Amino acid sequence: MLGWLVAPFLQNDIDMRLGIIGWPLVGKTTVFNALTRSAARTGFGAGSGAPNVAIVRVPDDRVERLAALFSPKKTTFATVEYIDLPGFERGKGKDSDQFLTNARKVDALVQVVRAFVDDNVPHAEGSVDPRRDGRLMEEELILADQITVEKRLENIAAQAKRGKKPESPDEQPALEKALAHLESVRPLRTLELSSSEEVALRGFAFLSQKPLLVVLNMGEDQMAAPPALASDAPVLAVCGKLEEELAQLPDAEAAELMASYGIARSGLERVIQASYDLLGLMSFYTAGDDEVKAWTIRKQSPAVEAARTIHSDIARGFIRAEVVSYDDLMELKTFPRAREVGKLRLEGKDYVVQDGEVVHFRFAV
Ligand SMILES: Nc1nc2c(ncn2[C@@H]2O[C@H](COP(=O)(O)OP(=O)(O)OP(=O)(O)O)[C@@H](O)[C@H]2O)c(=O)[nH]1
Ligand SMILES: [Mg+2]
Repeated sequence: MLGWLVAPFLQNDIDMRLGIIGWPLVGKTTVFNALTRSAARTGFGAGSGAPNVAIVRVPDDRVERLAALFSPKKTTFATVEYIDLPGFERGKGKDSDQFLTNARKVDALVQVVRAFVDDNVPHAEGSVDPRRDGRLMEEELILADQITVEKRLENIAAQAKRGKKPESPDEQPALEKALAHLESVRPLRTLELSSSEEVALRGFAFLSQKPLLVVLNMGEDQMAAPPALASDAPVLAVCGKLEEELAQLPDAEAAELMASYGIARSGLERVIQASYDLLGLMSFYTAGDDEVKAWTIRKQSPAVEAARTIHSDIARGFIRAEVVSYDDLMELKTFPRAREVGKLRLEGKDYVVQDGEVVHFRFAV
């Protein structure tokens, strides 16, 4: 896959890594193909090899319109990496195998849950039941984390016996708190942690702590009535097979076909948007004759943090941020005009950058 070749070089430019997980033959690769316009092999036996990886740009009207306004030499969209992990088998949570290693590396998990009914596609549990499947996966992730916690606690106890002082006094109590939560079969996502507990547990990259988005893979005939799931995670209903076909078509034809099925936006855009929301991310932009570029930051980030995503020097030598909203810039067309009418604001380090703002940083190093 192209993604494997590109990934090492783009490491720092990827804004978000999403791991696609789910039981065997639920349509993970079908959804992956739809999201990334790839043509990875689907169907029985296709999911046993290395994970499929692809990097896609985040569709963004604002980048396109800013580029039309500035005609820059270069236009850069935010990027997302999808990793289509092999089908998870029941009980794998007990082993720290390749699946878990890969799954721990991502920023968020996208669980594909099968809702489509098709007698030609076998089901691991013998019948289609989205609610059960969603819950079973949750339990599997919880179990995997529980094993990690127990192992580490045993380790700490053994070290204490040998008279070794703990490296961090926060770790053991944080692990015990996590264990109690996991033992009551609840994901770590839903456990409130103090900042010191959060730091103590961060390195474990717990699976049930990762933001989770559930993608219900629906049959074409089911779109009107998606089944309800029991998870606290947000759920998006997509028709994987249809979206996979759409992704292979030219945009105009895809739009026409989508309209005929009553689908407003493609699954790709909905999944990416939901993942951004889930991770608390947003975009701001830089725009000029050289480049129009979308940058991804956490919501509520101060201007100095936004500057740091561009370059640490800009954060270090931060003088001020010149900020204009996307709508004002589109209306007024240029930075000088925006300044003239008082729509270009001068903001300091602590200013909280808002979604869609176009920012120019003044700095000196
Ligand atoms: N009818 C129908 N078939 C689908 C749908 N989505 C996927 N399939 C079919 O289900 C089979 C499995 O799809 P894959 O995308 O390979 O599933 P997977 O989860 O990646 O499978 P593994 O990687 O082997 O675990 C393929 O034959 C798909 O064509 C759907 O929405 N409707
Ligand atoms: Mg697959």
